Amino acid sequence: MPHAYPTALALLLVLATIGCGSDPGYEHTYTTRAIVLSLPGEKVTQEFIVHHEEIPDYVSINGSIGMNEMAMPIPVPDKSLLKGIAVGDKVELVFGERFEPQHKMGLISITKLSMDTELNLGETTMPTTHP
Ligand SMILES: [Cu+2]
Repeated sequence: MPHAYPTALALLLVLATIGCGSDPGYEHTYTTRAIVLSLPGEKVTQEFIVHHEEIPDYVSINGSIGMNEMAMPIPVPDKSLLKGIAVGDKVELVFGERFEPQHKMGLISITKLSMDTELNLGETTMPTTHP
């Protein structure tokens, strides 16, 4: 089998690519507008917290539809997504979620909105620490 080694190597590369692929297999993706309440910690916490608007098309694990406006942590798989984003910024963001084989949620993209954008965040008025 003179070609066994290159074949095995190619297979390994394919497996590595699948294993480390950036596609987390989200079942659902949602777009919402929000204000940024906190950014990921330097070391441990790989998530940030936003106060997002109502998400009418949200599907929960038990099948109920809709999510109220709320403050919610969203895991950040790649912190470079948050480059240029500060606490107090108004943003439009896309996050994904899946429930099988295990629960996973994560930020997919985020863009800054103009600071005079009116967000529907209910009664809660979050202090803006934006400089
Ligand atoms: Cu939420």
